[in-house]
Amino acid sequence: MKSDYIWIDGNLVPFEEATVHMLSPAIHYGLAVFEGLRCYETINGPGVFRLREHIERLVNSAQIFGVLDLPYDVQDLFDATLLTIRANRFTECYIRPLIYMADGPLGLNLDASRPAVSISTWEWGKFLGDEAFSKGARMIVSSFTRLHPNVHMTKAKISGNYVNSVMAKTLAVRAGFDEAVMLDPDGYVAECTGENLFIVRNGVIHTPPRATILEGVTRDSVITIARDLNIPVIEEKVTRDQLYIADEMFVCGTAAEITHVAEIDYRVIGDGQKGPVAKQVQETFFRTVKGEGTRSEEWLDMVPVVEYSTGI
Ligand code: PPE
Repeated sequence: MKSDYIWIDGNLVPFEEATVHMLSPAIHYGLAVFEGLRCYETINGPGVFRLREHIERLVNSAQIFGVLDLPYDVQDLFDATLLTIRANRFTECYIRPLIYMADGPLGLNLDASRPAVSISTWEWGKFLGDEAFSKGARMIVSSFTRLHPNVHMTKAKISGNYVNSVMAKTLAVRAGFDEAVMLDPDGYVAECTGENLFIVRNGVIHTPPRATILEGVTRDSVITIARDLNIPVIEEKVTRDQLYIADEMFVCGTAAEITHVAEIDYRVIGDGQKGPVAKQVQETFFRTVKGEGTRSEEWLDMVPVVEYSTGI
């Protein structure tokens, strides 16, 4: 997860010096919001996939969390993201902006601490592992319930929310699976610990509605790509047993990209191979992020080829 610089509050700080104090409220209570983006090597140079949508969601996460005095707007963070990638000379990388309550006295009042912003970048391969990506992921329905929308805010990537994901993912991996599917407080399928989820039945894609899930940028891209390909998409409640009888199942997220699922709760999905719908959507997605799709221009923000002074 190494890079030369991490952007912190307007400065490109050498990697080793990018640290926080032990009394930072962010560490004690998970008081931070974050984003995850990918920069791809496209036919026109490095480009960030749907940069503005991700930065807007970051600012929205801060708004939902209740941060009142964020010293940056969407354009500032958009520019800072491109600058950080360029300064690190990455052609492909994962990007992790973080708004964190940096200092102030410990305590549970958000207004007592000061928000700071960092942007980190690193090279990140296949998030669910190379084998799960090529052969299909093996998943299990978690015994942990996904976030109740009035306990944790499901539309915000609040760091503390991810304790729920970490517990479910760790249990699944320790039991030998690649990922866990999480049910919402009413028992309907919500999402995975870090991905949104789709099933295909009789040529129609079904995906859980937005009520109790993170509104994934990749989810929106999958729905748009599918409709471009004339594949019908229905957003409706999905039940656990519908997973078992799906013809295909796949998950998506910035880190996981699009990965098909071979098995859920020891039931093989379809013939256990990547199905025709997942294949078509996945191929179009990868063409798009490489700059060769019909939506590439709309969805890619190119990293400018200018020399930045790091001031160091
Ligand atoms: N649901 C959850 C809970 C989630 O964390 C993510 C992103 C998604 C859905 C997909 O959203 P999007 O990336 O906008 O398509 N999960 C991030 C990984 C979190 C981690 O550090 O692990 C990601 O994919 O970047």
